[in-house]
Amino acid sequence: SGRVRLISGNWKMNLNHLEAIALVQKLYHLLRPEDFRYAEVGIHPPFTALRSLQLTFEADRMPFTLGAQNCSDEAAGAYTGEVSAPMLAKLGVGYVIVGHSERRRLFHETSELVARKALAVQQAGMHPIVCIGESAQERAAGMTQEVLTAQLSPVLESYPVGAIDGVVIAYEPVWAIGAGEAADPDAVGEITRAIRAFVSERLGEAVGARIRIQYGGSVNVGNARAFMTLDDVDGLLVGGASLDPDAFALLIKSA
Ligand code: G2H
Repeated sequence: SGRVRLISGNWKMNLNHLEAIALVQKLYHLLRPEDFRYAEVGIHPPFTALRSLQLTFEADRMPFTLGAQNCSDEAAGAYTGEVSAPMLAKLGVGYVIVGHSERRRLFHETSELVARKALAVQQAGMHPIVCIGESAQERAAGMTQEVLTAQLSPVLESYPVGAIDGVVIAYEPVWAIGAGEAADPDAVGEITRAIRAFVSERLGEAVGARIRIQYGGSVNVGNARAFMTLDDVDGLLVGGASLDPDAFALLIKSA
């Protein structure tokens, strides 16, 4: 496909900065240079571990890409408790997850806010990983496609057209997240094809062909390859399995 594959570990709210350093050191020693040849590997720790991992990656020349799990849509100002995209860029962050279903659900993030965050990430020189996904009820009601396009549209409408290739879309069916049971690869193949078709329809075939799509939701060593071999899946967004260095190293190798 010509699209660079991207396997991202989303640690969520786990590991302090010392535990984070220990995990990446272990992970790195389990991997060989060739394991990084087939896919870029992103590590998304909590904010508090970003600086430590930046220094660790630099010191030991680890070819991981640093990632964040969220950011403010504002660049600076009186927003107590928030962290801005320029601050993350300064730490060497390459990718920022925006609109994860946990943030949409637990922190009431709307698709409009998520689009503003994606834009803030782009303006700071990084790439957003925009998460979209339907809930169990929406799926049961046959609304998957409408939900996904409604979540994606504000991003496609507001993002600078010339930079849109830099967006990574993560398809994460909400019902498969942390559930231990991933979605069926055939169904994911169909849905990711529809997502790419939607991007092509809105922004042209060339953009549709270049934009990267990840699958996320209970990805593990056993199922990673089945998702990675789908035509329209260019990577994985891995939660639980990325917290176990042995499992994550095997997953990277198997994918
Ligand atoms: C989905 C995923 C990572 P898990 O949230 O974003 O987590 O792999 O634990 O389902």
